[in-house]
Amino acid sequence: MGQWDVFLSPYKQAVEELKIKLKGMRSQFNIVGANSPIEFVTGRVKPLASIYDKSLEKGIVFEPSQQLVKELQDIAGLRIMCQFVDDIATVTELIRQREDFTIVEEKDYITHSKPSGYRSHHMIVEYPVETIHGKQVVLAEIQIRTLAMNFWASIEHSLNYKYKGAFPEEIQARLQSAAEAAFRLDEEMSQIRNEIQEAQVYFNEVKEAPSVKLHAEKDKGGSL
Ligand code: 0O2
Ligand code: 0O2
Repeated sequence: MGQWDVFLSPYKQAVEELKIKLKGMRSQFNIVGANSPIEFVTGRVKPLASIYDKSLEKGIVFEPSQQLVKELQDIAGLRIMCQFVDDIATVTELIRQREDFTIVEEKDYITHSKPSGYRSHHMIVEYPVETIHGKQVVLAEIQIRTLAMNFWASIEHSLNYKYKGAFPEEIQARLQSAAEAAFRLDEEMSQIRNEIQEAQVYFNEVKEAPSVKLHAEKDKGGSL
C-alpha cells in the first residue's frame, strides 16, 4: 500500500461513516412522515490532484504530513442538499446537537456570499475514526446548501476548471449575477412554500368547522 493510501484511509472511512449518518437523518424524517429538510447527501475524499493543487496554493510540501492534516480541512468532504434556504438552518442546528463529532469552525457563506457569488454553509468537524491502531481524529468539511446554490456551484466549478481559476471579467460578472438570480429563486420558492403552508392551515380549519357542527347536531339527535 502506498503512503497516500495509508494517509487517506481514515478519511475514506470518515466519509463513508458520515454519509450513512447524514443519510440516516433524512430517513428518520421520512419514517415519521415528516418533510425532510435534507434532499440528498453526497460525499467524497479529495482527489490527489486537488490535494496537490491546494498544497501548492498554500505553500505546503505535497506529502502526507501533520501540516497537511491541519491545513487541508476538506480532505473528507460531505455535502447536504436542501430544498429551501430555511432548511439549511434546521440541518445546521441538528448537526450542532450531535455528539458523535465536534464542530471546530463554521463559515456562513449564505448571508456573506463569497466575491465569486458562492453561497453555502460550511461546518468543519473533528470526527473520531476507530482504526486497528486506535482512535484517529480527522477533520471533515460539511457543506450545506440549497439545490439552487448547488446548481450554481457545480457549473461555476466546471467553468473554473476550464479557465483554471482566471475567469474573463465578463464571465465573472455574469456568474455573479446568475448567483443572485439563483438566490432570488430560492427566496421566491420559500415564499411559495410559506403560502402553501398557510393555505393548508386555512383549508384544514375550514374543513374542521362543519365537522364540529355535524357532531354537535348528531349529539342533539338532529337529522342529517
Ligand atoms: P438514494 O437512495 O438515492 O439517496 P454513493 O452513496 O457512494 O453511491 P456518493 O459518493 O454519496 O454515492 O455520491 P453520488 O453518487 O454523487 O450521489 C449520492 C446520492 O445523491 C445518490 O443517491 C444520488 O442518487 C443522489 N443524487 C445525486 N444528485 C442528485 C440530484 O440532483 N437530486 C437528487 N434528489 N439526488 C441526487 P444514493 O446515495 O445512491 O441513494
Ligand atoms: P473542491 O473541488 O470542492 O474540493 P481553503 O481554501 O479550504 O483553505 P477557504 O477558501 O476558506 O480555505 O475554504 P472555503 O472556501 O471555506 O471552502 C473551500 C471549498 O468550498 C471549495 O473546495 C469548494 O468546494 C467550495 N467553494 C468555495 N468557494 C467556492 C466558489 O467560489 N465556487 C465554488 N464552486 N465552490 C467554492 P475546493 O478545494 O476549492 O474545491
